[in-house]
Amino acid sequence: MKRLLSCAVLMSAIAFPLLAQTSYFVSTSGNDTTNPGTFDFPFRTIPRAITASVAGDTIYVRGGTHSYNTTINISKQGSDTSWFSLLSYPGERPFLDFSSMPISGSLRGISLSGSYWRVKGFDIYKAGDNGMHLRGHHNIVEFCSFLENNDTGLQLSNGAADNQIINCDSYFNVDPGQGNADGFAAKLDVGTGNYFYGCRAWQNSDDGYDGYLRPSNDITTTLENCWIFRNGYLKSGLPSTGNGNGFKLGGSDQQNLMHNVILKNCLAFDNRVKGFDQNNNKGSMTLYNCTGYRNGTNYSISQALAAGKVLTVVNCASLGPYGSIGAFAVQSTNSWLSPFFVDATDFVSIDTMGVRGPRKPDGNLPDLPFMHLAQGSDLIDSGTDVGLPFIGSAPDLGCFESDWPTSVDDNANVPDVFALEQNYPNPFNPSTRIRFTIPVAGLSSLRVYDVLGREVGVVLNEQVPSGTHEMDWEAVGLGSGVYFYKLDSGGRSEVKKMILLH
Ligand SMILES: [Ca+2]
Ligand SMILES: [Ca+2]
Ligand SMILES: [Ca+2]
Ligand SMILES: [Ca+2]
Repeated sequence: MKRLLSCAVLMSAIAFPLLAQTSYFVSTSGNDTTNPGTFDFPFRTIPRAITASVAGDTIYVRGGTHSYNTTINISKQGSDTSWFSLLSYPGERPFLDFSSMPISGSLRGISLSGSYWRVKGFDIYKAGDNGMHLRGHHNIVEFCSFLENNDTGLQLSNGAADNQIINCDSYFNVDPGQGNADGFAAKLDVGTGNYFYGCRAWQNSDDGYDGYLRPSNDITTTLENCWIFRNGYLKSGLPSTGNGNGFKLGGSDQQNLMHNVILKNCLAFDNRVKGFDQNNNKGSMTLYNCTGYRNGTNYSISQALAAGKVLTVVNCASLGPYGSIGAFAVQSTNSWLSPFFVDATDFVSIDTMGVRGPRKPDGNLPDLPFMHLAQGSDLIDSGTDVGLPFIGSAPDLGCFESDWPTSVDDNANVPDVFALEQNYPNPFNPSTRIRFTIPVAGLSSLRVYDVLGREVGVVLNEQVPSGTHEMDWEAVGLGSGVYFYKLDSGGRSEVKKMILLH
């Protein structure tokens, strides 16, 4: 059964504003001099298309290997109501090959100093320094890979603020001295309000993620659903001479600088030295539902903070010794605290098979059994409600919430047709449609949250019959960016991500 619950909002979708102005196309068979940049007569290079574009335009880059020996500079400034888009052509994956660039600290692959750019769907390979250096604000970098660059894969610094890094991978990056190349970094003179979601970093010579500051101070960065592993090892598998930490939360030599960092549902494993590393950070650190496994040390956060700053560790899990967390920390329901007991039987699988594997077509991380809780684990439904979505009677411990049926909602005889589908269109502005299916009639809610977990909209909160339903929702008064919509019905819930793009 299907029904439209919200006809008035649907009407407004008909007046959907057509914001896209011009689309330009870039192809390895194009020509910058003689072609106008259309689909049939594309440009040859991305810089040529950037020169042609104005705010509101979209640049589509066709698949294949695009070779560059100089930096692609993106400096044009959009606005919240008029974005630039630099996108892979749908169904294709451009490979940006910078391998002919000399190794040099000034030779980045892409230098993004502009703002209100959405960059999606590129592989960025072997730049002379960072794969991408981001110093603008309010950009969205999505579904990109940064591999084998000669410094950090994606570095945010020089005041970069309010950027969203979504579903990106960064791996096999190594600098000549091996002590600088991280997977992702929001470091040095970075600005505040940057957000990472669904990112993976592995086998970078220094750290997976690095928040070391010099001279920025008292800024905030958020990481959610990120997997960071095997950093401190090279592509060959041999150990590097770099630091080899997973999440390096801050640090500033002797200068006591504060990097406030929020980690939600993050996973660190097999990093050579530390999984979650304070590195002398004096700022507030909040770790909700994180998991550490088989790092040199899983958690190492024990040094005193600056006055007024707080270390909060809740619903976190460790398989093996957890490491050290300062007595000053606010802790509750972590797996190393009473009454929990953790061993391999708490998990469906501790086999890392597939962790580097392909993402889903929409860029989300693959579904794997690795580090998911096994049915019957004492870590299920034993956590503290910290405002994150959960399934069952309470949050689980660790980074993956399980959906095993519990005694509370023993519905083993009910067909499993609980489903929340991807909204369409996505990205959207201002209206989008959300479809879901519930197996049992009951009070159901569909709510929208921003990246900080604040509720920003209620699409539905009422008795709903079983079956499939469609809802239209209009984002009123919200800025561009990533939002989450969460379905709750019959003791189950599911969350999906959507992007509002003005
Ligand atoms: Ca280092
Ligand atoms: Ca580092
Ligand atoms: Ca157990
Ligand atoms: Ca639960």
